[in-house]
Amino acid sequence: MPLYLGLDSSTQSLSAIVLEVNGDRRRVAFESSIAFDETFPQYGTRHGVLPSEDPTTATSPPLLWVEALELMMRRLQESRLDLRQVAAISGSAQQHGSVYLNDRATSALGNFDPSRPLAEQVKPLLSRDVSPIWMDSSTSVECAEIENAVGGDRPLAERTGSRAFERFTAAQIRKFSKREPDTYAATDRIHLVSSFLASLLIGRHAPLDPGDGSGMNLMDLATCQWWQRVVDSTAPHLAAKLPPIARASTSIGTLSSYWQSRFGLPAANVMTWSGDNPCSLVGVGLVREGTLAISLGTSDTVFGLMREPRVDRSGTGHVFGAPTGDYMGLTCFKNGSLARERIRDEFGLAWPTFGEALRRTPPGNGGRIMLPWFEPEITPTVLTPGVRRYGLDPGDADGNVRAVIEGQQVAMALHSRWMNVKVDSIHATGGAAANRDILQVMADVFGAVVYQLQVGNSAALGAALQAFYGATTADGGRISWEDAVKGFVEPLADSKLSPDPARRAIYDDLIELYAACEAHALGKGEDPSPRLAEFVAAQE
Ligand code: XUL
Repeated sequence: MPLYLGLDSSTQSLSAIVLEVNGDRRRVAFESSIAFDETFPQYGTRHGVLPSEDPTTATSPPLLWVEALELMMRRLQESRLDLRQVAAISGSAQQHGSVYLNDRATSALGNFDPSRPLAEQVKPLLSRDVSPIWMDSSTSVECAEIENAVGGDRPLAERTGSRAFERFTAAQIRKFSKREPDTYAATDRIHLVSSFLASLLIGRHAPLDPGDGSGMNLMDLATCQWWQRVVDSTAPHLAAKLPPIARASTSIGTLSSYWQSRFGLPAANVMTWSGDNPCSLVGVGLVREGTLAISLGTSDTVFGLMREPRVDRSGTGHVFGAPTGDYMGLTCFKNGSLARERIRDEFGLAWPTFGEALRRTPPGNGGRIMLPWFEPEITPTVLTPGVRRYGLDPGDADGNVRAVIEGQQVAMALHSRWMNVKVDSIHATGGAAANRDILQVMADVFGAVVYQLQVGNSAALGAALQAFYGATTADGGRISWEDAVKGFVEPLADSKLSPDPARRAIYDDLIELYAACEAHALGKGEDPSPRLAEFVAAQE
């Protein structure tokens, strides 16, 4: 029976999912995950990121991703799967991160020696030994320069789907070209993490897809091609260094001889890779408009499918390409799982006791509010980290537990309003979506029914589904996306969490109060103390 492999190279780990599909008989045949810090301590990463003095700088070693890819193929080889049945492979990767290769890469990619580990063969092909990743927020100057060059934030957003964002690849490339002009000049090709790993699989430079391309501030959303004006304004000779863009879920080559000889894999079709959020969109079954998904991972993201691109006029969110050929709206929060873990660890809790604290505290938290900006935040833009508390004692364990969860959920509701989606139901994914206490807060804050999904890793699943869809449609075969995802993305039957109307009413008020606290913390609004007192009085 044909097998479809989906890989997901995220910030902290590499995961793989293999789907077995035979008509309506569908099952997950293999799942595995490799945590970067624990498995490869020699790279010195923490949560997949290299230590840095400057909280706005975030880089990772690309060779770590290469080693993980190789180890995952080894695990597949050692599994009981009949690898000859692998029909197609696709992948997902953290978005925005970039990998810089020199001019030796073009000929070397297809000629790796199968008797030697891959990372040592990729090392001499890197023109830069680190990759700036999505957690970086050090490029405000470059963002302003790029926006100025194209007539402002609005034209940039209308054309590329987003105003300039610090972590987006254009600003990162510009900073690198200014700071290290010689190394930049010695860079022949700049890949996203997704197209870099895909290149290693097919043995030549891989194109990237519109879903990941739209996270660069360089792609014209309407044509899915590079927007020449912004490319030329970003860095010298950049056009020649960018890979081409290919349609999502289409074949970009076959697995190179390196993988065939070293791991006994077949010459399987490799489909375009994409970013983790576009992959998650199909991995949670959002192939139609009307439902939202929330991913509680290293980053927390809120996203939904859009038939037409509706750009966010407030400048908070993004429009990306979707694997279905449609679009997706997305708002990203950097203080996701790491913020939850900070509070858990600060008070010596484990997840069960964290959940108990959440259950002991009332919705609205008696007006104890936290803006959970442990790290510089993406939404809203906060470059100087620092948790802001209103009516909340930093030593109050229960209060801080509820405040971090409510703060995150309320911020997501507030900053996804621009998508203008009437949310009836939410598909929850990511590690923290296993925690039903957190999901109940989500249901109450959004006033929507929340479902958990069968497969926890929606990005890897989405990649595997793209492999399946791509392989099925490759030679003119027909399958709708609804049929492609069937059997893998249905919510768990007994996972439904419904909102409680009384709690919902409290959160309606809390969202407005939180917005006032946020404006105050950003120096854009009055002291919210009187409103806070009113809110507390109303709860009593
Ligand atoms: C999305 C974003 C993050 C990363 C995490 O814009 O920056 O969700 O994709 O992997």
